[in-house]
Amino acid sequence: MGKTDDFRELKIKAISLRRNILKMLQKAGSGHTGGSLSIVEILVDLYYRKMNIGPEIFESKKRDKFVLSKGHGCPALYAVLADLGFFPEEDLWELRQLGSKLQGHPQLGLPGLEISSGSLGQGLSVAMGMALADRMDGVDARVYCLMGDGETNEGQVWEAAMTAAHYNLDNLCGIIDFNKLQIDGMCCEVKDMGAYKHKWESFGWHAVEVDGHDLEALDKAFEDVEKVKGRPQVVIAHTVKGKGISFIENKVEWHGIAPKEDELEKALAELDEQEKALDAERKGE
Ligand SMILES: Cc1ncc(C[n+]2csc(CCOP(=O)(O)OP(=O)(O)O)c2C)c(N)n1
Repeated sequence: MGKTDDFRELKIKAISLRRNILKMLQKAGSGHTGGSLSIVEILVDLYYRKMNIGPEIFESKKRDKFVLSKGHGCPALYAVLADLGFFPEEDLWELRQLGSKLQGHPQLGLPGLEISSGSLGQGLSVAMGMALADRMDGVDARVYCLMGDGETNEGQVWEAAMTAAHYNLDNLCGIIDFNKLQIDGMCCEVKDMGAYKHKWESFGWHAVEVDGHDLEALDKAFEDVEKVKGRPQVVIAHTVKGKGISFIENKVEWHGIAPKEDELEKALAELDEQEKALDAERKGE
């Protein structure tokens, strides 16, 4: 599937990516289910519409760059990269195995990957450096950096935020997977970030809030922020941890566990139902 304007096709893509995420996690027997499922639509809009990216352009400086700062959500990124042809889909079933290119946190060496990540709080600094380098090289490309909301408790995020604003990096776009949960509870209980959008604005960023599962709204948000001049931008995407699977959604215990075989079956049945509903909607038009 190339770049498309058909949002229904993108919704079906999101369902099929969720299938692979769950299958690879079940096969691995461990991993981060909730925070992988919450970022699917964000990745779909970036990789299948917004970004100038793909195996054919990956060696070019002109490619748009994506940094998965919340590295533990990598099953979602792996599913996308395999689907785009960066590596064979069979590799997905080797997630977290010794010697596999697909580690539990992204490791350089995997085709399509910009940075190793997983130690939270560092990605925005790297993305900021990439954006600065692109500007110094006169490269017309954008750098996107996806962070978790819990992740932004890390002080380094705010050092990078200040630096990006200082250099007026309008080719840099942060995205927050604002699912309100983190490893051991609700973000607001672990460390309340207060007026979150205002925080980013006060650090000199252009900030917008959007439903992070509404592909059309996400697409418009990314389109709009791209027009902002002289300031980095952040898209605060309101999401649901575990999105798409009823018994995983909003359950903190699903942060770092994988589905068992029977749970996978139930989850896949729910995804089949979602696809049928989309089909029925189309036929009813
Ligand atoms: C520097 C660092 N400290 C702690 C961890 C352990 N850890 C892994 S995921 C996580 C919670 C992150 O929460 P959030 O960013 O909201 O991710 P999400 O809920 O979307 O999975 C933590 C603390 C880590 N990976 N890196």
